[in-house]
Amino acid sequence: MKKLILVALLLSTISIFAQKNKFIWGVASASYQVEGAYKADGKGESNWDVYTNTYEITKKTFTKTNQTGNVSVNQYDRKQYLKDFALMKKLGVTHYRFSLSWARMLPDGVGKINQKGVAHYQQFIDDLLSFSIEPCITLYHWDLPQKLQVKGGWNNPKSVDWYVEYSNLVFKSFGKKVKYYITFNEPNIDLFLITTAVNNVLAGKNAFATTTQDFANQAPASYNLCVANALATNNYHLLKLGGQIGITLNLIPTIPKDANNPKDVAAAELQDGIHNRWFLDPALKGTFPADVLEHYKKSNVNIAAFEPTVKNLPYWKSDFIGVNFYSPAYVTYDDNFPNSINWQTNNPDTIPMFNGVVKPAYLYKLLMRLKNDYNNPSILITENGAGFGDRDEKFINGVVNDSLRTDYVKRHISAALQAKKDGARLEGYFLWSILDNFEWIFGYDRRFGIVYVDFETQKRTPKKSFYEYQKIIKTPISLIK
Ligand code: GCO
Repeated sequence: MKKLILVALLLSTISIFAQKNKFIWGVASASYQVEGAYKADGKGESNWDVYTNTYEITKKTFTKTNQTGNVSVNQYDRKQYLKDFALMKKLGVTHYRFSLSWARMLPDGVGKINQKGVAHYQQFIDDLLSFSIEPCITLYHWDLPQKLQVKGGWNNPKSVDWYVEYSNLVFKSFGKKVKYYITFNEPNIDLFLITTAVNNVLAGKNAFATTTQDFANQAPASYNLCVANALATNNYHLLKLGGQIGITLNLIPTIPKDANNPKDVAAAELQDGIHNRWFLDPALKGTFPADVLEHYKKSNVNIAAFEPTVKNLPYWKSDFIGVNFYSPAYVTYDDNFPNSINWQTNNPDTIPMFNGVVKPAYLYKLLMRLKNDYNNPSILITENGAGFGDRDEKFINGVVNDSLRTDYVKRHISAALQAKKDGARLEGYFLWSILDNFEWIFGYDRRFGIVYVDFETQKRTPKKSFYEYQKIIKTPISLIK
């Protein structure tokens, strides 16, 4: 009997990988963070080109030096990206998730098409496929054409039409060659954290001095983006290209720091609504969460337009939900923070990771929550990875022994596969990131790559985590208990 049970257990474990080549093993990146070539071949300016060059946001506030994505890790250059694809091949990944620069293809955001920009990505995709690596395209990873930014960006209700025009061009240009499309990357972080920080700097204020009102002012922008997501998703489905489309959210499970303090418990619940459910619910249920609507009403946001429209979008549903997971957050009630919620400065870890506490068990819980609360959607982990700063990035005898990142990756993949075994419909995992790159408001000071980049010479050196991930892709079963 014991033997039989053992055999059954082994078979069920093996069966989660049995459909050969079905599980996606990937790496992820984003255009502004890796491409460089910020003026090449007729590209228009993006908001990030302007933040980093004209307003010198990074120089003034966020980093020690004046850092931009003008060159970055040079992935626009064909000679360079072919070498990067060869590294990916060596790693053994089946998919590469990258984003498109909207301003390369539509320099003004709408209207005239820049054929050279479109041709670049067509070549890039063909080259990637020639390595037998499948593309997974993010349409929008935060770099908005500046011509649209000056018209109010996502706060302008016309942004819905702009995005629909752009997404139609993407579907028409890359169609069937690409099987996975992601409409938006992390709108929650983009709109509520980064944009408010940048607006503060432009207004001469401290970047992080965000108030509840600043925060609430972004709610209409997030509404526009939700509608744009629904329309693009529907348009893609109508084209019947045989692939899948979804949205990627940064999901941060919230933990009340003091579980016996009702104020912390309520703050954790509200933060879950504001950060997680505000985008999850529309994408998977077609409604905005009532508690957050109520909260915004109190913050004088005009939400009259929100609810009825959302309910009238029956074609809202994404084919999969993209999950970017780095960490959960300990939450405290604190009037000095927007929405009276402090979720960012409560990391008790003795070796702090850039993006929060290291708690792989919460990735497991999150995947099971999606299964149970959202009718078991198809899930792609579209980002997971870590940076711990200089201590983990040192060259010793020509090798970067990033043991903290290596350990992080191993434990998180193990937690994810456990959830898959327990019934979550997890279809793939993308590690962030293949290369060290431009980490937004932190510039090049924060490395996330499993390949070290010397930013002066563009030399690439795989780190210890690269070889660990390579091993996991070959024998993932070894990680399942
Ligand atoms: C994000 C983005 C990535 C980041 C990564 C590391 O989550 O902020 O999707 O662009 O670089 O998450 O912080």
